[in-house]
Amino acid sequence: MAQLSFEKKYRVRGGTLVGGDLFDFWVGPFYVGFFGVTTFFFAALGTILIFYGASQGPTWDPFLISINPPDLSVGLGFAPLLQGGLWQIITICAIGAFVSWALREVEICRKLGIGYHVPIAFGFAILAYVTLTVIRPVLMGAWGYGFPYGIFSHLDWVSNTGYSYGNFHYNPAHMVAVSFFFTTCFALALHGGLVLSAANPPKGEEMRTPDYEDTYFRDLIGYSIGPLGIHRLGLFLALNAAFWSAVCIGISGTVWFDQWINWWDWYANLPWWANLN
Ligand code: 07D
Ligand code: 07D
Repeated sequence: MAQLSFEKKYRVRGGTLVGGDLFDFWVGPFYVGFFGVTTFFFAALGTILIFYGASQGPTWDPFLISINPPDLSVGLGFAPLLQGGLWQIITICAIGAFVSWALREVEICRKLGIGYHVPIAFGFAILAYVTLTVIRPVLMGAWGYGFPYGIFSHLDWVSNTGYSYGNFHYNPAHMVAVSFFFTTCFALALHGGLVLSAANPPKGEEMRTPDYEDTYFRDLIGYSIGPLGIHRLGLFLALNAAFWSAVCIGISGTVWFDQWINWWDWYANLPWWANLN
């Protein structure tokens, strides 16, 4: 069915979580819904506050603008607007916008009668963000452990936070997360390449079916995961990348306080090689 006639067929009322029929309409191609309104509200307020914060700061250079969290001495209290309060409100707006966006995705899934895979996947990104800005700062006792909202300043935060645990590469959950990110790229490159090789032939040649794709990998490595399986694998890899990222930073400063390399002492002390040198 062509996209336009399909849209006519499915653009019917129902499936909303909140608000009944009130916001159950489209603006151009965009579904609105209650959560479209809340996404817009939080995103607009957060953006305005970032601009306000920038106007009170020393620069309009987009790379250097930075809305910083409160000083560590504020602990988990409220800070004055220009000393971290803006960061606190912007964080609330960001979480409000991200969660609203996820729930708007859920409403669209319900309308279409499809699974909730996309909102669940986005939920993992939200988990990583909330770990950085809420869960870890709360566990460590100060909002000041959150990352600043600025293009360069958030890079400084990653570097400083990393080095405060020595070489962050020794964090075992960071290793798992990095490996999942790398594997996700590997899988997407193979999948994208394979589909294009079969489904996008030069002009005048016939497109090949998924059987060809399966056969390619059976010939190459003796096994094909199949057209559905590759998407299950892709989702599994990507969700794990985000999940282990949240874990790797969530445990730094909450359950592990030392240099990460020292975590490996248990391994170096295994009896079968501990006394060898
Ligand atoms: C391609 C989907 C589209 C999204 C894009 C991001 C904004 C921010 C803000 C003007 C893959 C849009 C950006 C709306 C504008 C202002 C004040 C997703 C795609 C294009 N980072 N990070 C970037 C965010 C964190 C890190 C770029 C956000 C953590 C490193 C962009 C968050 C840590 C590097 C950006 C966030 C961290 C970057 C490209 C939130 C660990 C880079 C992002 C909300 C996760 C790279 C100058 C991209 C860079 C980069 C945005 C969090 C590390 C500005 C919105 C604290 C090491 N980050 N980041 O393509 O070039 O994502 O930085 O959590 O090297 Mg970051
Ligand atoms: C948090 C983004 C959430 C985004 C949301 C949506 C908008 C709207 C609008 C486009 C999680 C935002 C949307 C704003 C946009 C429009 C229109 C994603 C988030 C909700 N590291 N490291 C990671 C690597 C080193 C350190 C993660 C590699 C050093 C610290 C990942 C290397 C040191 C932290 C990773 C490397 C160090 C991390 C990031 C290599 C520094 C974290 C991905 C090759 C000296 C962070 C949860 C991620 C983390 C993190 C990879 C090196 C420190 C696994 C490949 C050794 C402190 N690093 N790292 O989490 O786990 O995405 O965050 O050297 O905090 Mg690392």
